[in-house]
Amino acid sequence: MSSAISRQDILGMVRGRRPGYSLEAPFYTSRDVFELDLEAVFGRHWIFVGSEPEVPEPGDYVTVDLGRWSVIVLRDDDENVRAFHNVCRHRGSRLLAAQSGSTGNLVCPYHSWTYDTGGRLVHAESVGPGFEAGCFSLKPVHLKSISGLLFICLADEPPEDIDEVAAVVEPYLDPHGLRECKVARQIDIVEDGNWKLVMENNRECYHCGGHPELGFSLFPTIGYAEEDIGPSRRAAYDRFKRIDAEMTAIWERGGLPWRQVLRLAGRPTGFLVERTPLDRDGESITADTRVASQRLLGDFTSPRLGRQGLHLQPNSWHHFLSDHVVTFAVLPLEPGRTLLRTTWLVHKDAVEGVDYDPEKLVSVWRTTNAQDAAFVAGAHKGVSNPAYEPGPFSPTESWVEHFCAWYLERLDAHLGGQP
Ligand code: 3BY
Ligand code: FES
Ligand code: FE
Repeated sequence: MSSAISRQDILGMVRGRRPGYSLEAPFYTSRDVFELDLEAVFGRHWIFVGSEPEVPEPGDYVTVDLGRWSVIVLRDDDENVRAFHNVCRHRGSRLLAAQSGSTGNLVCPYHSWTYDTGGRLVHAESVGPGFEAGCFSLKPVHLKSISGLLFICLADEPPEDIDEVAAVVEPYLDPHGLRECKVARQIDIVEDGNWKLVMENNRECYHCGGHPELGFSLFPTIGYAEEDIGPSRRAAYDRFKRIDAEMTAIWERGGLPWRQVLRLAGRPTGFLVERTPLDRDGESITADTRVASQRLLGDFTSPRLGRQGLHLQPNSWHHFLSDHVVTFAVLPLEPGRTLLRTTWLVHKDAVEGVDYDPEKLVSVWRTTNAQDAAFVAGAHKGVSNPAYEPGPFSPTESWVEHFCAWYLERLDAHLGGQP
């Protein structure tokens, strides 16, 4: 167990970090750093919590726990998605216990204070004269939908750069029509590692040799510059160059934006968006690279459109294909335990067993997630070992460096602004 670390000590570690090297152990293992992450990162930034198809009808909700916070995301009677703190305005009871469900009014289980789906208190019994129900609406939480991806922010004043992120990425995502999708499968796994190890693992393909099933469709050169291609990836890179040129012409003809925009650090809401080809003339990220759903998304008429990728700081990444969307949300539970929620979405008119086979849909990422969970668990064990010292990133791990730089900037901004 690590001993207590003061905020001043953490700020010292932030400012003393050797760039281009993995972080010092306490960033992954210390409970004090973990508490600070919840406050400075998850309490102040735009956090990906799910997508609009998870709450398709009025009254549908999901609850998301972030440290001591719990947030209700629900669709109100006017079909707008809203977010509220999951705390009753009477004596504070948690309102909704389930992870997801459907409700009419929200009735507190304790003394039955009742709120409508807009958060207004509409019924409270025996409250005494002069009681002003209008003063006890549920506390709202900031919510933003980007092409149907839902983000909440717990800060009073959320980072304003989310509007710019939306302006840049929506033209890439909108053609996939996420709002016209439905959830086909959702799988939660708990990884035995710090949330930042889960993110860092996602941000490089240096380890992609450990993903043979994924590598059948997704090129293992993601994040690689040409000069950094080693012998093990040379053949794949040559195929990538050829197919990329061919696909770029297809995207241009179809009016699909594809150019990489990489702004992973230097701002509160870091992001990376790009459209990339798939190997083997592939259509989708599946075991045989063919679509898992015959009902294509949006107005697509061709299944072969590559993969539209989106990576966001602090806690998500997404793959938009011609036939499905897969979203990944990283939610910290403990310093060494992290929830990874993977959600597969298909067109809402696609019929299970007819248009799509859920097993085919989930198999590659279910397998890949398990492989990644083993990498993350091994990494967490390693950084917890007294023999660990930060090691140098490969040039192919530049997105990991961006993540670390972004994270340290955010801690510095938070701590530096505090006495
Ligand atoms: O899912 C992803 O976006 C990343 C890309 C490289 C490794 N991992 C699969
Ligand atoms: Fe909710 Fe009393 S705490 S009604
Ligand atoms: Fe991986």
